[in-house]
Amino acid sequence: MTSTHRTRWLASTLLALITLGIVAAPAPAALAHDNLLDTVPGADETVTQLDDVALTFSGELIDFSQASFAQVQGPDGLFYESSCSTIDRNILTTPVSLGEPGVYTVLWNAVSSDGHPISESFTFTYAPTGSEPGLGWDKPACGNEQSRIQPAKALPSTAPTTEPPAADTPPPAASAGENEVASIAIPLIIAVTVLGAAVITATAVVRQVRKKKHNRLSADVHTDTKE
Ligand SMILES: [Cu+2]
Repeated sequence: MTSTHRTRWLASTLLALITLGIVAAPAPAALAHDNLLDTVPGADETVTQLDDVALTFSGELIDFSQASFAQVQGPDGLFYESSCSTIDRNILTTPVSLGEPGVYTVLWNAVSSDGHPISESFTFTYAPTGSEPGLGWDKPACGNEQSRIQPAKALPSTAPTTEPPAADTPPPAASAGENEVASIAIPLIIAVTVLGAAVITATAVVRQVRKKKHNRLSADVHTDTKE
């Protein structure tokens, strides 16, 4: 009797728990899992000026080791966050210095109050009215503060190094003509000298051979030379 009672009690309790679980399960998830409520600028919005990208979530974000951040990528593929994002309760703010006009992409990562990381992206159009464009970075701000560079800033430093060789090019071209003359003249002088020496030596040898012949053949030589 007691065992049947217990079984029945267990079964009804289990049934009640399961029913409660089915009904209640979506509720805690919806309460705990934060989502994005509002963005500045709004998705697909066109802005003429922008200092910060602000994302408002339904719950407080976990602010731990830059786990929640936003990246703002320009039409040129570079990143335009001035620094890493800051969190104030449920608002994630990212300071920006946008560059050329065009479509910018905001990619955000946020750790919801229930510990779940969530990530999404949206785009907006930047159409400035005469403000000086900011310089993009090769990497996002968060986590790369020490290593990221601005490629456009690197260009002026390389320009002066390429300019002096360009200015130096004409003088070598002018001296190249002189060098060419010298390169032809020197072998010519050597050739003439060698040829001259050879002629002199040959003449001397021939003369000496004839002299020897003359001495050896005494009288006969006279007739030989006469011939
Ligand atoms: Cu969640």
